[in-house]
Amino acid sequence: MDKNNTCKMIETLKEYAEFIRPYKDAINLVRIRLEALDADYGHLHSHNPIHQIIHRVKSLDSIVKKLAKRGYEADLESAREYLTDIAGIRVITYYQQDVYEVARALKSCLDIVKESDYIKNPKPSGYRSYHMIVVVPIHYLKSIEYYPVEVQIRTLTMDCWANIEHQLHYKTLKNDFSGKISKKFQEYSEELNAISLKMEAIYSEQNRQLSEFKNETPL
Ligand code: 0O2
Repeated sequence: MDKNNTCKMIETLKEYAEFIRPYKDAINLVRIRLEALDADYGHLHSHNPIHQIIHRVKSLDSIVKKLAKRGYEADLESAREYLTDIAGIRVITYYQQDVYEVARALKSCLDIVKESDYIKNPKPSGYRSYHMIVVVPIHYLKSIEYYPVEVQIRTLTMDCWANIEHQLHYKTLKNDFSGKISKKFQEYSEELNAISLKMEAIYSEQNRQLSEFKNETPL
């Protein structure tokens, strides 16, 4: 690589690092809220709804690819304007009712600009998850700016399906859900969902018995 190209590359990486900084701050703010809500819920109900929180900022490569796919200029200005998933958090819960508890709790403390319930209405692929775009204020010394964070909330079972399907299928799908493999994934999504709901029924029953014993209203 000649010196000119090396300099350009270093400049691009520096610009990306600077661009991504507030998105990392936004992720940290939402993550801290989620951890506090989980702890509070555990304290009140002897059950922590969150199994795991995963987060990432979108790589420069993915940003460029997504912008190009949508027909926008592949620059950071367009990314700031058009992409809402540069900052992403995935919340993995135990049960479906936990997904809705987490969503409800987040709504009570953050501004939500978009919600998609792919649990009530799974995608044609079989994908199940609850998506929210939250907007977080980042305070600078002289100003406040707002950054979007995509929060995906789903159970362990939904996450298991989504990770495997993402690795084996999602990016090659191109909205054709009629193929043999697509059909298998739709079927497995149904089966996993059924098993997951059976396990959740055990949890609900135990919860009911415990509340009865304590003479409280169940969760
Ligand atoms: P990646 O590689 O995971 O980042 P958006 O494209 O997010 O602006 P939209 O339509 O609101 O627009 O997004 P949607 O449909 O809510 O999906 C957002 C993300 O959900 C996707 O991000 C995937 O991570 C996940 N997702 C959606 N559908 C499927 C699916 O069928 N299978 C799997 N495994 N994941 C899915 P990206 O950017 O498409 O991909």
